[in-house]
Amino acid sequence: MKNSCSPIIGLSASMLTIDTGRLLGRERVFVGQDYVKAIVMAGGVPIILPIVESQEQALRQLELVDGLILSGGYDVDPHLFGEEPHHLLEATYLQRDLYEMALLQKAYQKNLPVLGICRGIQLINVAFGGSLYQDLSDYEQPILQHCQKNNLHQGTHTVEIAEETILKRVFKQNSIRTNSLHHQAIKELAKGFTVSARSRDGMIEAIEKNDYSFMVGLQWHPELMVDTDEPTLALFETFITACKERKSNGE
Ligand SMILES: [Mn+2]
Repeated sequence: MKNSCSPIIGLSASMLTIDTGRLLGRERVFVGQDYVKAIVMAGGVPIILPIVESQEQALRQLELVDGLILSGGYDVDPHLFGEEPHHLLEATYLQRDLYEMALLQKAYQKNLPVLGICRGIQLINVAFGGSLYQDLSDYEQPILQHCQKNNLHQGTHTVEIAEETILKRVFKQNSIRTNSLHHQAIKELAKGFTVSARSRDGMIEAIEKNDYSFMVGLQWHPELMVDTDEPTLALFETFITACKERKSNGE
């Protein structure tokens, strides 16, 4: 494959404020290197998209890419789904929420493939009108361990995969073991989406947009498993293939 054919994948960045030492208080554009590595391994070319305030600039950024990954990070601002902050809500960053919502809305209009990871699945759900458990302690039944203590490159809890979904086509199994590092999850699912995986306590762990090329949200962190788990690499490859197809269709 020629490099010029490789799709460009925009990776939404977070903001990191240095909390110690000489650079105390400095803000840094930040994204985990594992996302970069996963895109490269799957045949894409990653570029990092820093948070910008102007919606117009966000849309210009999006014109450069063939696909979008919404990465992990801060809790989503609960006001965006009509709730006051729960006492166990962690740090939020409204500017990032609004920025990513602008990116997502434009990506949707352009039929761009989108992969939302951890916070990314939550952002997609809220952007399309769904809501979140601000903390899993609000879940109606006893829950499994979703903030695993093990090394994050290792799967811990099981997720059951639904039939006739992208996940099922990629993993070809009824269940897989995933890592888990979240204290929030989807409560009300946004309209127009299908749940494609749940953990055994019933928590929504993956969603897909109906009637769309590729919009998948995952509550786990596949970018941390891509090295050791072939089907996880295949998932990234499926995303990259969708980006390539859209590009070659000249949409
Ligand atoms: Mn989980």
